[in-house]
Amino acid sequence: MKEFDKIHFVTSNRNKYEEASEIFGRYKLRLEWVNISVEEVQSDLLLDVILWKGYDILKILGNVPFIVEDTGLFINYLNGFPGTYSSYVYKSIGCKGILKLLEGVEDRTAYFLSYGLLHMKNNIFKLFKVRIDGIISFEERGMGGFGFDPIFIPEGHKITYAEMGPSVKNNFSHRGKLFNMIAKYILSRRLVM
Ligand code: ITT
Repeated sequence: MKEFDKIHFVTSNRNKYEEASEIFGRYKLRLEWVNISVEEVQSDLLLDVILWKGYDILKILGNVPFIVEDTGLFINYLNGFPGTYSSYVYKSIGCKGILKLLEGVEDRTAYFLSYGLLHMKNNIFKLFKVRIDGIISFEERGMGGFGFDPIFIPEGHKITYAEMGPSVKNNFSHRGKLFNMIAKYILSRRLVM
């Protein structure tokens, strides 16, 4: 039974689309980029943000299969900051600002948390969650990636996401794992043929 012709990925961030699309390509699945930016609800909880995002997109796109994703960088020493405010914080103080806040700080542990919400049809959603632990480096390293990639070293590695290059980052990153999970779910449910 054929359920989806294509799946829309709704994001205003081209880098996110390219990473997700590369993962889906490994499963011969096609993602269609829908470049819409929705105003995000102000909450400390990423779960609130993703659920509202899904609801808002449903009102815009209607009854079509789509995915939305929301990610935040949570730094333990800063009590989870920037968390759900990652986008604003990146645009305002960037990686340099984060490094400044952590000057002289020993506890550099942090994690990326990502939620993905898949709308199948008729208001039926499936929620996916991935957390990747790591540390904040002492300086920006690497030319690849985007956002906080130059300062995040995932656990078990010595290099930042930005030093890995896109395909290797996708093997270990929050988004890589998230879209792997979503692709496997779609195939296991035979939602795409
Ligand atoms: P959409 O909400 O339109 O999808 P966005 O860029 O606002 O795009 P998020 O809210 O999910 O996406 O992410 C918030 C910020 O966190 C983002 O702007 C980046 O600065 C940072 N970020 C997200 N994913 C990242 C990643 O894989 N590597 C580094 N930084 C990331």
